[in-house]
Amino acid sequence: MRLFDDPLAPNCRRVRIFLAEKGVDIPRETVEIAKKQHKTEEYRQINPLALVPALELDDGRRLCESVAICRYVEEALQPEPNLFGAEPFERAKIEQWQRHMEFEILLLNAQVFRNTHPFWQGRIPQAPDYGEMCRKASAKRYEWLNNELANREYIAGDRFSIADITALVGIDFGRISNIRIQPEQTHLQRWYDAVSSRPSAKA
Ligand SMILES: N[C@@H](CCC(=O)N[C@@H](CS)C(=O)NCC(=O)O)C(=O)O
Repeated sequence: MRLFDDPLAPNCRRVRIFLAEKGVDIPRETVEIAKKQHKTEEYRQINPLALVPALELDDGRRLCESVAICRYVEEALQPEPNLFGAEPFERAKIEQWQRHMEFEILLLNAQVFRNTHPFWQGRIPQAPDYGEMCRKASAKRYEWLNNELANREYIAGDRFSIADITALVGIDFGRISNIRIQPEQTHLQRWYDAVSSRPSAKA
């Protein structure tokens, strides 16, 4: 089995944190976006979309989506600690929040990064106005999330889950574009301090 991973890419970090929580080690092959290693013909054989991460099983089957990789790890390799939910309602709730965190935090912050950051200048077409629009939307989402966290410890309930991993990665990713938790967002900050002090956050 091998995991195609860029140490700087947020979606790869989601998988690395997940593996660290599970105590599962999968051999990694580094594919550096900054060096355009994801665009080579060789890597396109692994993932035709030229995106990381990707997981290749020993029999050659592949998964090319971070949450799908995490789900496979939970169901096929290491069920504990459970991070996707233990019964139908909890599974659905965690899926809801995982998707909220993906669309409302991680993807918004990714759009700010892609459309405003010098890293992408000359690499992709940028729309700075759209990036700034996403920055404003992201600030509102942080307010929303802060209010949500007034009433519970973790993103999807009273225990750590895949939704916390996506949220942590999304918020850390926002820092590159100077998107930050505001001083008055004390519930969000309390949650952030707790999840980022877990050993897995270093992954
Ligand atoms: N939904 C996919 C997104 C994968 C993705 O966008 N990966 C980024 C790195 S975080 C990438 O490969 N970017 C390269 C590019 O846009 O050229 C997942 O979660 O795996």
